[in-house]
Amino acid sequence: SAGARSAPVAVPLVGRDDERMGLGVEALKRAFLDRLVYSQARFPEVATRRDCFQALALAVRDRLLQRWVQTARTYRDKGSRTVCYMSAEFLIGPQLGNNLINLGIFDNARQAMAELGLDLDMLLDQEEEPGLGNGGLGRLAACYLDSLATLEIPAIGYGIRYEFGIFTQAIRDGWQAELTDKWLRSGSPWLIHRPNVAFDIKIGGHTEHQYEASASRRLRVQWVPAKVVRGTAWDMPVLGYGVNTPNRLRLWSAEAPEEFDFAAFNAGNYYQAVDAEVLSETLTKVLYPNDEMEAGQTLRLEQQYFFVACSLRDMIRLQLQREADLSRFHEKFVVQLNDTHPSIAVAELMHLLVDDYEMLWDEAWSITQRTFAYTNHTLLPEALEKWPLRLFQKTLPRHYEIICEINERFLDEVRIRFPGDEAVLRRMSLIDEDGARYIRMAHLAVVGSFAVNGVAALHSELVKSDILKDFYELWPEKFRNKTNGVTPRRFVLLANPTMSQLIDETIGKGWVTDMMRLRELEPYADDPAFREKWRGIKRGNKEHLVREIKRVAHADADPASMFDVQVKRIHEYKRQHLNLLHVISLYKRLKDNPNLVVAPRTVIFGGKAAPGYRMAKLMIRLATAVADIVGRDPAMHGRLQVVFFPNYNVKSGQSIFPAADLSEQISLAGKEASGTGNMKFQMNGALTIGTLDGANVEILEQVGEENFFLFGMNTPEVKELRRCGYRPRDYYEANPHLREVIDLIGSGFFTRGDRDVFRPLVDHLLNHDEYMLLADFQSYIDCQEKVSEAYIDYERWSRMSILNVARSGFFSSDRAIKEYCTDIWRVEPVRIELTDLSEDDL
Ligand code: T68
Repeated sequence: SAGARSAPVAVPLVGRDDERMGLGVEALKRAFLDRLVYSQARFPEVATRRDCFQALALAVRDRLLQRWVQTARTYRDKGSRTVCYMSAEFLIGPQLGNNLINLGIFDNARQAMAELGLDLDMLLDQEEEPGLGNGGLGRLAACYLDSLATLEIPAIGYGIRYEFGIFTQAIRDGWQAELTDKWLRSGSPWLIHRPNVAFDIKIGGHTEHQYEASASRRLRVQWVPAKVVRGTAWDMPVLGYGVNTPNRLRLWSAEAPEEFDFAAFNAGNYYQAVDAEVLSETLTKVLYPNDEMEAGQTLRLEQQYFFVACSLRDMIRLQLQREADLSRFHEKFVVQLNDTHPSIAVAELMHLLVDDYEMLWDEAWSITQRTFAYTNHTLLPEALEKWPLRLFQKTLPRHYEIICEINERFLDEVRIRFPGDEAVLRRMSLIDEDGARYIRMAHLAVVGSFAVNGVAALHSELVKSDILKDFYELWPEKFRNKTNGVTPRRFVLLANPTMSQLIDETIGKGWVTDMMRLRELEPYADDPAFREKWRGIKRGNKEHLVREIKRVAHADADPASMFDVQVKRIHEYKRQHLNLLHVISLYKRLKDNPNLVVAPRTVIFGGKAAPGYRMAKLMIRLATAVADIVGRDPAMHGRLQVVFFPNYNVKSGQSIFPAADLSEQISLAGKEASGTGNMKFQMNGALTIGTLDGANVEILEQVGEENFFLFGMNTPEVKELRRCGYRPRDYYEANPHLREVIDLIGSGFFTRGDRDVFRPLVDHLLNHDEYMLLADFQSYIDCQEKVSEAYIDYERWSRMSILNVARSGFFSSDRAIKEYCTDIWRVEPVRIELTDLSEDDL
């Protein structure tokens, strides 16, 4: 079974002498025992599981650092052009298993631990996951770091070391409860503190303008801050697969600057001095748990500015080590802005170049515009960042002035291009002047960047035709598409070792860095013996998940049933409640007709709701209520079951994707920018039921219509229906079955007669239904019928499953990163040679 998570593919470092490189079984045992004694101060007999995890992690870290030092030296000596991936989130997941895979020593480590009487799976299970992100956007950044290192591209990830990551989700009485995520409680073995890499960052206050006394009479601007916060660097090595390149993930943490409140201290006000320290540290205390929704809070703006300011100072420091001035900054660095969260960097680089390094505006602007590129991740209007002008001005007075200057110069350009068009000026301005005034961060990002991209083909088209239409008309050459990808190292090799091994045996090794080679599996879809092995592997993975479900959800799932899975953040646009309408419909039909021939199903939900998002929390409540009623009905036994899997995160995803039969990708067309879970499911042999949204469009294109369950309206149909005036109640009245399903929710059937609980949800569907569930309902039900038929024909299903994997290569993050490298970043790989260390060195 997959429970014995053994034998991911070994990395063929040609002619490698494992023991001499410190990577053999004996070397690993020795390193582990050394770390247990010298770092954990334990002898084996009294070591806890946690001690053993730490010791193994540190032994592995030593092997990364050896390569890291070499890498840093090579980059410095060559002065390599470097990609800086700036992101407020890096959802990196547990590191130990992935590092063992990328070092090519997973099997050696398993054996070494076994020889010491320890189970590697148990040790891997000890690792606390750093939840430094919300969902797809943060996870994408992590996949891209893996591919950048694997492709040997000089790169730095810049982000924030949140003390509390995304909350831990518990289910209490069917409702979501949030528990704090103290992931640093016992320290992280992967983070290396660099207290000497530190910058003092100003916040608040005012500016003072003076003309210089010299002949040039240049205007000088002084920013007098209200407070100063010190940022220090924490580095995490990110090793590529089968190469010697660990890149750097550099996360900034806020502290009080040493000298800052000595005045208060000396005046005898010890508490005020300590207060400043406490206040400074709150800056990086907690990740905002809202995905796709802007909270508009000062602290969030401070977080964004803080990490961007530290990162740019760090880059400038590196550049001034190499060259005398900053005139070639943009040749040595390219900065990718992961959504608008770091887009204040555009104004900050101008501030640094003009105010601190006394560059003339035009030169500084030319460097800035050649440094940044911006990725957009959303079309939802409520997710587009805009800062109330007063709040912004209070927090960043100098940046406010700089943005006004950028805006004036930009609007002059617009006036020349669109003479006399006042409406276009109002639409494009960096400042929204309609009603309450706002700064539009997406506009700042576009104006300050040389490239702008969406994250799937459809999404990139909608960026051009809808949200950034005017900008596309002004600068068509800036706009690109970069369809997202996911790393097959974590999501196939590590998560699904049994399938990986079968693929190895079938087409040979090497596919994990050359995923288009999976096409070679296609002929085996017609081989009954291969299909049987394929089913056996899926069955093993399902049994593994069944044990997890028992452990965390206390439910018994049937591995013979179809695992129908929807895991992702809970959001109305993702339509988990449409999935529930189908579950209730199936329940009703099974009750009415016990002889109905359908595939037995286990419908699995997982995902977190933003703590302040009431409707999303109600959707979770509906899932748990339906799970409860269906679970207690003996007539459903072996036919239908619903599970809410609590605290879905990277780690549990690694158990869930390999066990899924059906992947639910059912957002309203035009709302999901790309999706990346859809790709992880496909790579693990699940079939997709989905709309023509985000990257689903491209998955369909790759696998072919006959291997994809398509339903629902497309984007033009959605637009047309909205234009004509969508009335959900018409669908309710015209479709008796839909009426039955909705009425059952409203009747209190799932809540012991309480009719109030789901009233807001039912009312919303009948009267607004912004995401058009009712319009897509029948098409979805009919499509699920086809899914059921296909599943019952298990030879056909296996064939489709194999073809889905065989055609998943395009969605490797390696493909995506190669496109970024040639089309946007213009960077080349730099090979790192590992000079052998003698055994004494380790
Ligand atoms: C996701 N966005 C998209 N945002 O929804 C998804 N937002 O379609 C896409 O595949 C993925 O990005 C990667 O491109 C997010 O995950 C957030 O998490 C977020 C966080 C803070 C503020 C706004």
